Amino acid sequence: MLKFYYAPQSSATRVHWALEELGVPYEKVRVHLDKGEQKDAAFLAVNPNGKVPALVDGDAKIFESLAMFLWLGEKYGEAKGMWPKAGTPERAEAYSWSVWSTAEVVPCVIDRIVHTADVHWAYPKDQKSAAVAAKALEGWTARVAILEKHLSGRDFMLGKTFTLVDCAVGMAIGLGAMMGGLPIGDFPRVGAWLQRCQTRAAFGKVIAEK
Ligand SMILES: N[C@@H](CCC(=O)N[C@@H](CS)C(=O)NCC(=O)O)C(=O)O
Repeated sequence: MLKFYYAPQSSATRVHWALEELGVPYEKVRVHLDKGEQKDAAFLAVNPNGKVPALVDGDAKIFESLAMFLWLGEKYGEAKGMWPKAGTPERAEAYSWSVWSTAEVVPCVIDRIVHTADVHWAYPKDQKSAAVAAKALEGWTARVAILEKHLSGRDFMLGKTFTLVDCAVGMAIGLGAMMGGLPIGDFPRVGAWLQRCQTRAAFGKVIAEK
């Protein structure tokens, strides 16, 4: 059975959401970050970076949430209609947007949070930079505009049906809008799509976990 190492309200949540959407059996192992369990030798043997999430599937050990999407999509998602078939233009789209969420959106969101928000992992007040926060907002706005255009004529990232790509992109955009206070008001298609994603039972279940 899949073994999923996670902490609630963390980078693991997007993978947690994907696992719930897939409906595959998995064992959850909570890693208490406040107690430093992510640096225990047993956990480092799974993820040498000492961070959640981590996933074990038989002999395979996977770290980096995006790598988990690619693994889960290919191995379990295809049969469940949650990931496009290998070698198709739709698979290329799935790779592109999933990587885009991590490489293009998440950095803006994290920059915005650490330079504006009052969370324990943000910079203290005297080290926050208004210039970095402004640049993050600018970057966010440009990217969300691209997403708005992409969603024209589509209910979900790849078209008519929900896929794991919606978990990957939806979590990045949701985090920006929620924790980063980044605006989506000027982007009605993004707002409607995000609501379609966030009203799913699987999302509600994982986000409620404390
Ligand atoms: N790029 C990684 C980020 C993982 C990450 O930063 N995890 C944080 C929680 S959100 C963590 O485990 N931090 C613990 C630490 O750094 O000690 C991924 O997407 O999997």
